[in-house]
Amino acid sequence: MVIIKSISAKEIFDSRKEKTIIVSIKTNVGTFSASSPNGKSKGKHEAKSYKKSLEQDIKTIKKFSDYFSKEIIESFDDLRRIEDIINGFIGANTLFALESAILKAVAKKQKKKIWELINPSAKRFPRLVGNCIGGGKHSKTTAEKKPDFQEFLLIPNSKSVKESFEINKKTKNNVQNILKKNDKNFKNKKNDEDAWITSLNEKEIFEILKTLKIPTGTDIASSTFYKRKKYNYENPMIKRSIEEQLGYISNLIKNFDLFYIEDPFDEEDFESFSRLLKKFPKKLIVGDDLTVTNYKRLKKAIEMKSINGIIVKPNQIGSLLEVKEVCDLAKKENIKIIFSHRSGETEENILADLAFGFQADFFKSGITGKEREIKMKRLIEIEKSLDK
Ligand code: 2PG
Ligand code: MG
Repeated sequence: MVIIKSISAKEIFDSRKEKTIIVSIKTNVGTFSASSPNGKSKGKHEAKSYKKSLEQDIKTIKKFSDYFSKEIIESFDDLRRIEDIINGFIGANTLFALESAILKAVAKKQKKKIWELINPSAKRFPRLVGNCIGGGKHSKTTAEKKPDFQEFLLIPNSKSVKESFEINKKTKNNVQNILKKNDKNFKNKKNDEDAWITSLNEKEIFEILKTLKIPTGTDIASSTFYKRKKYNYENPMIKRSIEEQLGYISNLIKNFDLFYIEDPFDEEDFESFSRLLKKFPKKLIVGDDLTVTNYKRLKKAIEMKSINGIIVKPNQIGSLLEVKEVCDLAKKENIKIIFSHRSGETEENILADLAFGFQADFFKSGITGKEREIKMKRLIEIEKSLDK
């Protein structure tokens, strides 16, 4: 068993050079740390990252250290005891980092991998979803235009994670050469998630992706440009009503054979999601800002038949026990699970173990950049360890 002796926290910087939290625990089996990422195009209904502030959560962790001394943890479900003590006093980023550090200690003590603590018989590996070109809130540009959609995704369907990772890297290089030719403003610059920054719009980008012969998708993150009942496109400038948005997205899906569509409508609009899914039951209609890894919102999305895929970002909710509830419900209802990084990432790689343990269908963690590659490399390591 793991006996927690003390806990502490401090701030570190994420890949966007913004502050985030790292939590460390001292135990009878050693010291373990874990950090949390940060989102930028956050869902309105996400749990708050910190109770009041990062600084305050660091102090709270220090204050609670004594309450944890002698707390004994033996399994994933024992995280309940931790939450009984501290939940409500810290934010989601802090809770996620704390619980992750605890799982690392339990895994070490039991000579297991973290994923085995969740599901020792896990077998199936998730398919990679890689961000190749980016726009929206994740892409800074100066004078030029940028795509209104946030992410243009590659979703190879190959036999191994390793092979998919290679395909994505190669294709992303290819895309760089195509952008050099097609976009006179292209400066070989990359955005928050290390995806290419371009001045092309979504249609022009889908034209390029269509030539690649890889299943493609997009995170529209449409809440970020939905204001006063209109989707306010800037490239080109067009205001689309909800009805027009539904028509436009439907046309894109048809014309470009899109396989994966995340957040095509505002985060409150369960109804429009459901109309889209009804038209395209074979495509993946995915909720992120809509569902924010929240059990109640997932339930509502199921009742309204809004989605057939859900993004799971542990720090949207903080509690790994709730992440489990969300995954269990999704599986029961045949909703595909996509474990996902955030736009501001750290070198933490626990996401891979969680995704495999919870038997996610997809793993969305960019294509390049050390913070993102670290997670795919961990997934490949698990794949290799099971390849007997
Ligand atoms: C998203 C994410 C990650 P953020 O919208 O899916 O790509 O963005 O972390 O900024 O919320
Ligand atoms: Mg998203």
